[in-house]
Amino acid sequence: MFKKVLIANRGEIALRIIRACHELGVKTVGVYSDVDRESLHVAMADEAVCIGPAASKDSYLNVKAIISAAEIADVDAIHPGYGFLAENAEFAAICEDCGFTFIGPSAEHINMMGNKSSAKEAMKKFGVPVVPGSVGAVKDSKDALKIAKEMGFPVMIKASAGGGGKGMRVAHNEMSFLNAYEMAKSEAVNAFGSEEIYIEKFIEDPRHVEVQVFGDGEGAGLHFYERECSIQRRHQKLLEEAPSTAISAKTRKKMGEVSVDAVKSLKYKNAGTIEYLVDKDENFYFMEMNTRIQVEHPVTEMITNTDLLQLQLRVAAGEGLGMKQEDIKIHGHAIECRVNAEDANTFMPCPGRITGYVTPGGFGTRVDSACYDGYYVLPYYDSMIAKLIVYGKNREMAIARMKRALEEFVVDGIKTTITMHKRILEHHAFVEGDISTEFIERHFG
Ligand code: MV4
Repeated sequence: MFKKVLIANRGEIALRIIRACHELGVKTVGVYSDVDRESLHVAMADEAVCIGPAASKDSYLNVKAIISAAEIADVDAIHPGYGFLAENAEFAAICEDCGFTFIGPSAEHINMMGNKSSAKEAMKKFGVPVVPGSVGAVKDSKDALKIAKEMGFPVMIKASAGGGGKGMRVAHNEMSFLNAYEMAKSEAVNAFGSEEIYIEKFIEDPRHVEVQVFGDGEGAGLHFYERECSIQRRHQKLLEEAPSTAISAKTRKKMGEVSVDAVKSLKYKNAGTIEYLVDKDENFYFMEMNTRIQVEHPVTEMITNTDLLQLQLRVAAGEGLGMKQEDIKIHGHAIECRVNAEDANTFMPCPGRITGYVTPGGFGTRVDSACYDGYYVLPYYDSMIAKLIVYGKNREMAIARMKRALEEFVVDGIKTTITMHKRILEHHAFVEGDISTEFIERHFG
């Protein structure tokens, strides 16, 4: 196992990584920006190094400063968390070149999955179902229209460099196609500096279901079943649960199997998430693969009774996966509510001083947060201030427990999305499991 790990992140995920390290007897080095001196990850790490000014590009995205900190502190490995440099292939390569283990997949796999059309081609090759459409990128708008007409409308026009909903357009007919194509292309050029486009059949009112996977980098792999992530707004997830209410045991088995087969074929290393669109008939189609530990990993930890951060460290240290697929079973149900420092109606960020903070507790209740009474929520970074995770014997119990926990949660001084979560949990459609990616717009729009 590593002796010392640098955590290239802040907030709750930095604490989550520090905790996993300490449980494994690993020393930790935190990094922080000028305005994060008072942050909990600095206090909780064994050492901490300042890496620059408040702006992310000057600190948490400052590769030179982070590598220097790793050298000064003499660490064995670097954990990137999520966001910031987590899916930056160049950073992963630099870590390895400088002699630090990057706790995550290889730079090659990060790169492959970063290009959405190459990710799709790879997955298709390994037997994962993909949305019908162009094989790889299209040549030009004429080529794209030809494919769209063969396939039939409506179609989705996507940027290869996109992801998370950026550089995406729907075309419902031939008339609107060229305009939508040009819009997607110019958005892609502006946002990513790439005009590569691919075309897919449009899946109407889908669910977003994702499978947690792990690989040892040598052809062994595991899956930890799925998470249901359809409750989102403008591609920001608000609430996640596991298992999904959308799929039968048969589909679950199939999704897990095809996902883990791909991981094995790729010789993928460390944690990954394979995202699928699921239609009304339970057909599932590969959408994207995320090459990091995700925000919503705790719901999987709760239902499989597995510490996924410890597993990341073990795999990165070369200790292997240490378990068999048959040992991974689903127990009960888990829900996560992302508590953001935002206005619950407009979703506008509301940074500021927390003047009162009481977290819920009790059986089956977990809070992953870096907040404390008197903490100042900074305007420079993500507005998520806490993740409230509950476990229940079944979905009904998990919902009841989440409602109870949300009632207990006190965050004074700033606006939060706690009230929005209470409304979601009261909604009959949510209670019945009748959800899709349209849920928030349809019921809270
Ligand atoms: C789609 C789709 C329908 N059909 N692709 C959105 C994020 C990006 N990863 C892919 N996305 C979608 N791709 C086809 N062929 C609908 C979406 C989509 C979506 C997907 C997951 C979660 C929320 C979403 C909200 C709107 C659209």
